[in-house]
Amino acid sequence: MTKIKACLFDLDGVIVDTAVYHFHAWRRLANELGFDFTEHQNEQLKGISRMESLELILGWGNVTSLSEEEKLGWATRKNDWYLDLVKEMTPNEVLPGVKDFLVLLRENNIKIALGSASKNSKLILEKIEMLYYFDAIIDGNNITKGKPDPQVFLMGAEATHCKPEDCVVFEDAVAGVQAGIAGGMRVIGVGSPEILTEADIVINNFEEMTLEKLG
Ligand code: B16
Ligand code: MG
Repeated sequence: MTKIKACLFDLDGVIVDTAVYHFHAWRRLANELGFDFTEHQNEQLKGISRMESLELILGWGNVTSLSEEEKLGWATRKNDWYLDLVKEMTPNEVLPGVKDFLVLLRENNIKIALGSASKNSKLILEKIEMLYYFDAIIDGNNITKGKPDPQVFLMGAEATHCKPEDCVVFEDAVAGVQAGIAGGMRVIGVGSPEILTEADIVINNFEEMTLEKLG
C-alpha cells in the first residue's frame, strides 16, 4: 500500500505527447519569419510557457525587431496552427499505461490533479477522453509563475485538499522535476534517468508504475 493521497500529473510528455504538434506549429512560425530550428532545439521548449518559448525561438532566428504587440500576434497565430493539429487528436494518443494507472488510483481513492503550463490542457484532455479522471486541473490559465516555481503543484495539492508531503508529482521535464521538489513533494520522473537526475525515481513509462512505487 501507499501513504500517498494525491498524484499530480504534468500533461505534455507524461499523459500525451503534444510536443510534436508544438514543434510543427513553432517551426511554421520560424519558417514564416525566414529561419528554421531543429528537433534538438525543440527539446528546450518542453514544459515552458508559450511566451517564453516564443522569446527563445526569436533568439535562435536573431529576430530582434518585433514589438510586444507583434509578438502577441505571432503567439496567437502559432496557437491557432497548434489547435488545428490538436483538433485531430484521438484517445489512441494517450501514452502507454497511463489510463490503467489512473483507474488504479481512483480505485484506491487517490486524488488526481493536472499541473501543466499549457493553456489548452482541458481541450486536450477532452480530445483524448481523459478529462473524467481528474479531480482538479491547474494549468497555464491559473498560474502566474512557471516551472521550476512550485506554484502549479502547490495549487494542485491545495485543490485536492492534500499536504505537499502526501503528493507525488509525475514530470518529464527538468524544470518540472525541480518544481515538484521545491514544493516539498516526491517526484517521479517519466523519461531518461540521465536527464531527470533530481527525481526520486524515474520510470520509462506508466506500464512500469505500481502503487508501491508511489512511496
Ligand atoms: P500552450 P506541459 C507545456 O505543457 C509544453 O510542454 C510546452 O511546450 C508549451 O509551451 C506549454 O505547455 C504551453 O502550452 O501554448 O498550449 O499554452 O508539459 O506543462 O503540460
Ligand atoms: Mg511536460
